[in-house]
Amino acid sequence: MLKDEWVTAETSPSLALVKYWGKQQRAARNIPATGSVAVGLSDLSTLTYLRPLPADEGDRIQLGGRLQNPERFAPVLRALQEFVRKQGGSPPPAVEVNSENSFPTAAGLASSSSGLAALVLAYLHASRIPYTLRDAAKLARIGSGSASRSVFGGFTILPAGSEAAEPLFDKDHWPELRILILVMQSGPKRVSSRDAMELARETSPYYPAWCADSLQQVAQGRDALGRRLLPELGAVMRRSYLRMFATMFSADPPVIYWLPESVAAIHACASLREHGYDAWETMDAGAQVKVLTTEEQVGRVRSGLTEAVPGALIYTSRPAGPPLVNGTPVAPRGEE
Ligand code: 2P0
Repeated sequence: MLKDEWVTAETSPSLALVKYWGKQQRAARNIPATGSVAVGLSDLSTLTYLRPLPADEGDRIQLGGRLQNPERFAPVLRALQEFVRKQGGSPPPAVEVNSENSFPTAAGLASSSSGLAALVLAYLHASRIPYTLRDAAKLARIGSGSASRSVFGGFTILPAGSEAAEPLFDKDHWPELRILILVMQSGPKRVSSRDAMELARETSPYYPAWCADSLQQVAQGRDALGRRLLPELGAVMRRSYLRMFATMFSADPPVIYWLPESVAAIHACASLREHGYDAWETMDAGAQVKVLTTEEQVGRVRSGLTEAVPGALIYTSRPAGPPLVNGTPVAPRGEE
């Protein structure tokens, strides 16, 4: 690759329907202790530009125009260098990366999933070596567990103890699915999800039960997703996110991402369901609430939520396609 040639990668954040929360003891390798089942979110994206730099310049990574601490990216960049060498290529001595999110960063909207996946895909493409999407998913996991899922788009699974996510279905599996994303607070969170999950593992008496129970939620979530049964999937989603938060509320010190508006949205979903609508919420490491519904009902569900939380910014999303590298979709099944 020429020095001044930029590679672009565009990825979507990965919303967990069943949650990854906690790492196996070998934390250095970032292996998830619980499985997750997820969907990529269309209409939200990370766009990353990457180009090689000479060795004496060092890595230069900017997110939203702000220079980032390269330490955060050192493990994944090291793994990428090793991989490129193993494949017979010569890794660039350093890289320049400029990344922009079309949505709030570090606010519980899975920006690390799309961000790290975009970085890995752009780097691999720039290195001009052969790789499969499974390779990319393994490398992305080192950067961020959820990023392993964002490598594929569509619907994915990252099994407990696994090194890489796997594609389950492409976006056309469930075209009428809609995901409303309610942003209550757009600033970065005070406690990172990485720190919060470690704290839960180390201090919550409920953490072992969370891990044990998660196996069943993953199996049930995968099954309901395969059959496109929204009420069944919704029930699993609710068990998963609420049990995940139980490990945070019971950590020492506790981690409480919820705001009054989050609770208002949860109650609004319950009320919509009582009136016969599909409105199945989930939350991540932040105050935001995401609601699964259908194309047919999305208008009514959206107005119910707007009434309950008038200040929230609401995105309407659907299952996302695969990432784009230099404007072209990456192969969906790991077979470039
Ligand atoms: C998920 N989350 O499955 C869960 C649910 C947040 C709540 O994955 O430490 O940024 O980089 O592997 O992937 C957020 O954590 O964590 C996350 P690391 P990540 O989407």
